[in-house]
Amino acid sequence: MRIVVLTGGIGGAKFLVGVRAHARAIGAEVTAVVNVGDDVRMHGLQICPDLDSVMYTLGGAHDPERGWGRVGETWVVKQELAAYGVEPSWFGLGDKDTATHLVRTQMLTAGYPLSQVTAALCERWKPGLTMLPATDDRLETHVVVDVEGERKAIHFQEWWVRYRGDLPTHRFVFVGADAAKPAPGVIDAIAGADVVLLAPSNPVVSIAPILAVEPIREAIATGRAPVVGVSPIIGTSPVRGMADKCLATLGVEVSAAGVGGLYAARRDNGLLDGWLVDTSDAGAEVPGVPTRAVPLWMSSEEATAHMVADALALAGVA
Ligand code: GDP
Ligand code: FO1
Ligand code: CA
Repeated sequence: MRIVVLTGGIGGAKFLVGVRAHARAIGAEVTAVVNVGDDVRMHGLQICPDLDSVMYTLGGAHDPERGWGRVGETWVVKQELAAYGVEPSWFGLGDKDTATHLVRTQMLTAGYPLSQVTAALCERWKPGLTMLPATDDRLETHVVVDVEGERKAIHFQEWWVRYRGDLPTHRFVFVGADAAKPAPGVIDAIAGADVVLLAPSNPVVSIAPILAVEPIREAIATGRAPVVGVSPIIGTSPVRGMADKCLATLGVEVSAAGVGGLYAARRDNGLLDGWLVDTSDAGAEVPGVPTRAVPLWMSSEEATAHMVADALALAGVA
């Protein structure tokens, strides 16, 4: 069986640990299509937070408390940059993490596309599945906000890390998405998939930027593989992160039903053939989408692998 997963960073990475475990148990092949909208250039280095969260987590090197970056990280470079008074001071690059950005930036500068750079970095981390950036082209999430009495678009990292999303926020813009082409392998993976899973990632700033690459959305929407999504919302809040602020900006209810409705049924020009919600949200309805309630807390690899088995069963491919 071939499984394709659309994913963001921390939540998606946790989910992929369970996908990998279940895939090993049933002999399936996994391709993760990873969001690049969070990517940003800081201090001359190309930083890919979601790709790195997935790579470090699957490589067993992530910091489980912080969620992003490396475990056992040190911060000498950050302190030295601060001593020079270099901006942005609100964004922290760990020393170990910086080595990743140095290698990546060097390879990009030499002309390698991000997908090849990612494959090269993965030779070290051996994630146990194929990791593909959604696109090799520039695609950045910017956020239209009011700040100091002025309306402007700032990078998603500035919105989240500097302001904690705590600004009057009007919309998210996926800069470059119109012209972005799917990275090599993405469309083939979707076309050859037996099932496509939407990880319980942030629907607005992790999954939407992937789907904003029109050929990716089209391949999924018109493909033969059933699409099952997993809710990142349990009850009335995200398990962690900024999904509540993002959904509020879109006027979407912060609930499993709200996010399911955002993805929408395939028959309504949406994507979903199935929607997995937490047992505490049993009864949540998405028009035209078969919904199943199962435990959605990713508390262990085993619990997450169970969720994945449930998602495959809902897709009818178990
Ligand atoms: P980011 O890119 O680092 O923000 O991570 P993602 O977009 O991949 O995932 C963030 C989402 O993961 C948040 O909206 C969380 O609610 C969700 N999440 C984190 N842990 C869990 C969990 O245990 N269960 C579920 N269902 N969702 C989770
Ligand atoms: N998150 C923070 O809250 N503060 C930071 O200084 C920070 C730096 C950072 C550096 C590299 C990286 O890969 C991620 C980093 N993050 C930081 C996490 C990141 O801002 C977001 O959580 C994700 O982009 C959301 O997926
Ligand atoms: Ca993200």
